[in-house]
Amino acid sequence: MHESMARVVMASGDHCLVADSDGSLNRCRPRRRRDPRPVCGDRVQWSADAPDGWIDAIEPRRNLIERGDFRGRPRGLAANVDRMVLVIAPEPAPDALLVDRYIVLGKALDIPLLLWCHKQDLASAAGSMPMQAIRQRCEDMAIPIMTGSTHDPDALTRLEAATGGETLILVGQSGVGKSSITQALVPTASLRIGQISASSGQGRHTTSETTLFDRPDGGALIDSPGVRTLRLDHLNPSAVDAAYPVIAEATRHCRFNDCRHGTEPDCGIREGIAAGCIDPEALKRWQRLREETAR
Ligand SMILES: Nc1nc2c(ncn2[C@@H]2O[C@H](COP(=O)(O)OP(=O)(O)OP(=O)(O)O)[C@@H](O)[C@H]2O)c(=O)[nH]1
Ligand SMILES: [Mg+2]
Ligand SMILES: [Zn+2]
Repeated sequence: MHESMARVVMASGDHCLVADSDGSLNRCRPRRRRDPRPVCGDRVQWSADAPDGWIDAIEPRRNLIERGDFRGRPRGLAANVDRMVLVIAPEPAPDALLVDRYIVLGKALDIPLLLWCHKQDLASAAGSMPMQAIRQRCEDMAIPIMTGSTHDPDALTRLEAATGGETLILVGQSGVGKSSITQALVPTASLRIGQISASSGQGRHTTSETTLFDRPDGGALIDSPGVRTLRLDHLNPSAVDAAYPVIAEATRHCRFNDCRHGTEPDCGIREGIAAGCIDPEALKRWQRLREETAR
């Protein structure tokens, strides 16, 4: 039987679509029920068959991005990603906690982040308070920040140049413009979506499946469905600390190991707030994510 290498461009339920070296799409499923499920971005060995081909093996993953499902169990989103591009926009208003969740995830997996501030053409783009706070937060974490819009080819060219040859995943809230950016960077994307809809038998308007597209100049772009939240139950509290270095350092100055940073004497966190180096809003987000990951 003929076996060949391919990249998973979409995975859904028990089947996935793989793109051959010539770009043709093939519907496949794992050979055995217990085999690991492929995720978008996987490199796989597969065999053609009818009606569906078979996934024979998944190549070792460089990384695997997972998020918690409604019960907090980890679910694979994408593999072999070089960079997460976190897209925010003035509309819909950005969510600081969601941004922090992606910072935690990026740190935990050692995947670099890039903050892309989209819809720059909207009047409120530059000045809006949540945008400013998030930009500052990313600056503090040494996360590169870029600004642009779908109608600004120069900005998109800068994004291309900054990430050339990489496999990017676009993440963020629904409606921020991830698919519009995808269409702008990969002109054949809409054609591809048509092919995918045909082979999976479902049409779509807003993005419903995480989908990989080859970039014209090398590398790939993964467009993902918008999210309201990103559960991180499967990570450790230490992963949360890595995204809040100032807060984590302050807790080392608490007298008690189990300090709750309330009324205890000699609390590093309360001292940090009094000294103005800890933002009480950031502290709330840190506490919330610590609780989520400690369960
Ligand atoms: N003002 C403005 N609107 C934009 C821009 N880019 C996209 N939009 C609009 O924003 C809306 C959402 O765009 P999408 O690209 O579908 O957003 P998305 O992030 O893929 O959304 P989901 O697939 O639901 O996650 C559409 O109505 C776009 O026309 C932009 O640069 N400026
Ligand atoms: Mg979309
Ligand atoms: Zn304390």
